[in-house]
Amino acid sequence: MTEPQSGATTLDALVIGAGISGIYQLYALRELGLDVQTLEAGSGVGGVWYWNRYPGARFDAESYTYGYFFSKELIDEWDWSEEYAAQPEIERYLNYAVDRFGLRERINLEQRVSSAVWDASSGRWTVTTESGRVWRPRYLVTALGILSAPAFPKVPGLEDFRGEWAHTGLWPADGVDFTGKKVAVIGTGSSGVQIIPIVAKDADSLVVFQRRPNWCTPINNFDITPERMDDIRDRIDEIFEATQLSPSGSPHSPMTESSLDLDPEERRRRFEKLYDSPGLVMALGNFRDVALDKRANDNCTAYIAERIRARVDDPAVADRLIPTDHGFGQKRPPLENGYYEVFNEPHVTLVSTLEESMVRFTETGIETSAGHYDVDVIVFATGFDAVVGSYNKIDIRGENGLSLKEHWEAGPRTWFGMQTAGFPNLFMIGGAQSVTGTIPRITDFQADWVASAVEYARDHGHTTIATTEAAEDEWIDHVNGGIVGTLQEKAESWAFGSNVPGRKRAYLLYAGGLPQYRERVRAATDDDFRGLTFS
Ligand code: N01
Repeated sequence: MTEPQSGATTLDALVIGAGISGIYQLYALRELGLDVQTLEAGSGVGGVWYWNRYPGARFDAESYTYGYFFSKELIDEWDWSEEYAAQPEIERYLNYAVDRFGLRERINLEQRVSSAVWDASSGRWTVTTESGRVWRPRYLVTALGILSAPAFPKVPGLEDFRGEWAHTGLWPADGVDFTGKKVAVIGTGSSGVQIIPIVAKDADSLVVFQRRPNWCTPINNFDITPERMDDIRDRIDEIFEATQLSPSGSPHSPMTESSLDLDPEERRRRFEKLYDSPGLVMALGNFRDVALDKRANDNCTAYIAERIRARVDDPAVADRLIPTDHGFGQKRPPLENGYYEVFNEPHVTLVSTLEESMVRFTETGIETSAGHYDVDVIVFATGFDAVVGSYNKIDIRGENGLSLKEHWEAGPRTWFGMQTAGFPNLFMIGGAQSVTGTIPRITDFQADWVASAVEYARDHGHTTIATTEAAEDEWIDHVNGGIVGTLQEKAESWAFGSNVPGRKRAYLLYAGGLPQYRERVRAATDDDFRGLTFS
């Protein structure tokens, strides 16, 4: 590493983000022998698992399928305590990995990147952080996370509120004490559904502001005994293989059987078994036709509605909690632990903002079109400006000053989600148009691909890797072709940017599944890196 007089650090590669994906990217590029460092905005590593430290935050994927697979030593050394581990354990795991592989000295904490500008004359990026430090890498890899730019409701007056407030995605390190307080939670996505039962336990009163309800299913979590951990280790290759064959990077794949071929009693029995299974089995290991055929989806959805009704005492409240705008599985369903029973508690109120809109925050609470709710604490579980939001927060400029924000104005444009035209030597992992499902299973593949492309360039005397608009168009056609006309396309969610007022609706992820994604990237790579130019 050289430190020129300007104070800029010149190096081979720079990774932005020390979340689970960025940590592995740093490792992969270091293994290549590159002079590589990481910039991280947080005061610690972990990314999403650093910022989302709200009570109740935990995996919805089996812990050992979300963690790293690249190191047998790490698998042997780390014992997961629960099938779906909670945030503190995940944060400990990621810190352990960083130290285990000697990466800490390469991670610069509290360095939020404000701009990244391509300098064609030197073939390097100039990356500046809010603290004024400058890095000049040849290769820049963004591992920003798709859910890392918190979103707030467009409701005025928060500055007037005299109580305490916090967003689940920016949770204070010292926590929030709900004991004996009047609390409001806004939002009933995965984060809201996880935190609400915990708030309800401690708070004096709780009012939940719900816009569109979700189909939530029980997590059915359990402890991992030493015997089970041994068994997981014995089967780890088999488990990894299952994640590679599944569209979602999880060990679960849809059943090939058709639910419509079963008689109604048998079908019901099978839905019952799925509902009572742990984790996302009901979503990811269901009958294939439930995701594809409206009639099959309607049957499954009706069964889950029945289970919700059985858990909620007041039928009018149950009606409000049951979605009518989409069927089960059209969005990734939140996993819950006693969520529906919370609404049977006398100190808990459910407000539908579709019936009673939020007008403003006041000094003492929240005013709605129907009245006022006095609260001491407001929890924003209102999600994220997903996928593109974290890119928009950085002024990224490519060839001839082209701004990434402008290039992506009508929606993201990428080559397999990993490069974008006009931005040479900029790689994205876990970004737009490439991910759904268990994110590390996609990003470890991408991080390895980035390392191999850089190695190829080095071995062939090239210093620049870029893609073209024609290659982007080809990928966009494929991405859109896989979502248009599906049941998933009909649901409004962050995956289409629907939760951000004014955002043009565009599919931000990739619905083709992990095996197809890998196959296509490999085919293009083997075909002389089709869609890329090396110079
Ligand atoms: O965010 P969300 P999230 N007035 O966008 C509501 C992952 N995750 O943080 O649906 C009233 O899903 C909004 O309503 P609507 C997982 O991939 C995983 O919960 O837009 N309400 C919605 O109910 C997940 O999908 C875990 O109508 C407003 C909620 O806020 C993703 O992160 C845990 C509103 C936001 O839900 C995002 O989840 C947590 C308004 N003005 C998250 N604005 C695991 O289990 C927004 N809302 C691993």
